[in-house]
Amino acid sequence: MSLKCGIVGLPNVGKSTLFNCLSSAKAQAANFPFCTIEPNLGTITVPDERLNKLAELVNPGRIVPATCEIVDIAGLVKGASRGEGLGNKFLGNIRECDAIIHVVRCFDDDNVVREGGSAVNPIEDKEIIDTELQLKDLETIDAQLTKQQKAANAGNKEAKVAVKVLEAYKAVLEQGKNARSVSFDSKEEQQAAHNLFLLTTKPVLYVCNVDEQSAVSGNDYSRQIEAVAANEGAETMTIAAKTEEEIASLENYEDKKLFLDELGLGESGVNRLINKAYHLLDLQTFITAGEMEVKAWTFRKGWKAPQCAGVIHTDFEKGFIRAEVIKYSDYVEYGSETAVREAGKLRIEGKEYVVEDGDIMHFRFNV
Ligand SMILES: Nc1nc2c(ncn2[C@@H]2O[C@H](COP(=O)(O)OP(=O)(O)O)[C@@H](O)[C@H]2O)c(=O)[nH]1
Ligand SMILES: [Mg+2]
Repeated sequence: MSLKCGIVGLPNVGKSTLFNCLSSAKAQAANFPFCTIEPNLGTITVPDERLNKLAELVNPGRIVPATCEIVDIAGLVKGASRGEGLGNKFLGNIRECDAIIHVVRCFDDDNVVREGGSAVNPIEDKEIIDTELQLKDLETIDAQLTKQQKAANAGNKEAKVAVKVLEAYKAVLEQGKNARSVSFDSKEEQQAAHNLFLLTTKPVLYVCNVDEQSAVSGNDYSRQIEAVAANEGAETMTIAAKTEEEIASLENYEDKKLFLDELGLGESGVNRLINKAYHLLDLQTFITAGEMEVKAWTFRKGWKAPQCAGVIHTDFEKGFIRAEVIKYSDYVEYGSETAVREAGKLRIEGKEYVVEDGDIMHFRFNV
């Protein structure tokens, strides 16, 4: 399960700068360097200190962190939903993403022009992008409504559910709200909603791009965005993308740390952003630790042991017998799997076990 995040925003807000600082963040393990597949597509590793700690104990051949794909989606301007700019191409790119990283300009700089040449206005920027995505969703919905209404009139049960969902979405979108502001109670409605692949139902993280002085506590612009995002129940974060780009370009870990400390930032923006994205999508990590490799695997919060086994291989899920689980803290405390076993801390869990973040898993299965 690989996570894919799309970076959107108006021109000149700092999308490519953010992309560059993500992409030049040297990967945690040498065998998984950042690789650019296309100029605007990169794979980055998910930072996880636990892997390094475990590797010190296990001495594996390699460390394999989880990965996340990042796409820099350029060309989104006013009128994009009608095909302006790169129009539909970029909307297709967004559709393929699991989450949207919406960058908003929260810095003053006379050398960087805002679209149309007017003063910096993060709220308006956000609205322009939101509106384009909403218009595209309305188009999707109208096309579906005609189709589903016909089927519903002919007595099709599923189509009736779909019509209800479509109408609920249409109502909020027409008020200028995002489709994610609606939620559905029944499984059938949730499924119908999912099948639409709307743009504004995707989880969003608003990233306020501030200047260096505001890196730690934000500024008036970023506070405006935080206030409207809070109203929508959306998450935000503040990042000084240009500064972080400089940090990311430093070769050496100590230099990076020094720079971050000087700014008063404990953790790099890249780390914060990836962790936020994980949180946004309810993603967690379990770990397998052996001589060959210490490896992170991504799963969705609430998944049970067999489902998690299936992340490694479908046979593991089909033939699942039981899982041997070591809590991360126990592994670190006792120092080895053998010591954990001897201390009676290795847990045997069945198919109802809900895997927790950081669990070190060993699956027993039958093929
Ligand atoms: N002063 C300042 N300039 C920035 C900041 N972030 C980006 N820029 C500059 O703004 C310009 C546009 O940035 P870019 O990342 O290309 O924007 P994009 O069009 O959204 O991809 C570039 O010249 C960047 O160096 C920032 O936080 N402060
Ligand atoms: Mg760009």
